[in-house]
Amino acid sequence: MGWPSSVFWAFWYILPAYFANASPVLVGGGRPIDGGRVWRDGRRLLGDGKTRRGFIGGVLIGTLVGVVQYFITPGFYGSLETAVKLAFLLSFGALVGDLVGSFIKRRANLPRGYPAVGLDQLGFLISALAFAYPVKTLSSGQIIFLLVVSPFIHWGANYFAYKMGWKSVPW
Ligand code: CTP
Ligand code: MG
Ligand code: K
Repeated sequence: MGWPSSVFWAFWYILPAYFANASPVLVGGGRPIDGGRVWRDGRRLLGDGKTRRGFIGGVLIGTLVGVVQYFITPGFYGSLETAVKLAFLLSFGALVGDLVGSFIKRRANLPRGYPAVGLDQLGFLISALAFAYPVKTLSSGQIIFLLVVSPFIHWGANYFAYKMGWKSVPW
């Protein structure tokens, strides 16, 4: 595989995780997952930024992206079942990683929405890759490539969402 093709398939592979991570900004809201509960340090378990609607909506949208991807490049997945499994695990993994990130931020006494460089941009990605690993993997070069470029895509997407008025801070 030449590098342009490796880069393309790396993005194509991870696309459900990107969608799952980004969509809660639009579809989230309502009751927080932690139900307002606090940890033993007296601070919120996860915070108001992690809602059930955002989590479930993100998993559904990310999985749906995988279905569309299957019909565009069926050969990459082999079967619709593989594509759906992969997209579900990437999306679920991304959103679990996002929750773990918020749990860590709250323990570090960072308020909801406060930026945590590294954790905010890579936590969801590493978790998505780990969850999807049993179904389909990338080469180590492709994984390193995603780890390097994803923070920039994350910042770009958040800045766009801020400019669109979808979120109150540009990170
Ligand atoms: N969101 C949601 N449910 C989720 C994840 C995100 O409803 N499971 C929505 C919330 O409105 C959140 C926004 O998407 O404010 C942006 O997500 P994120 O940046 O991950 O949350 P933060 O508000 O920054 O909270 P935290 O500090 O806990 O990361
Ligand atoms: Mg944030
Ligand atoms: K986050």
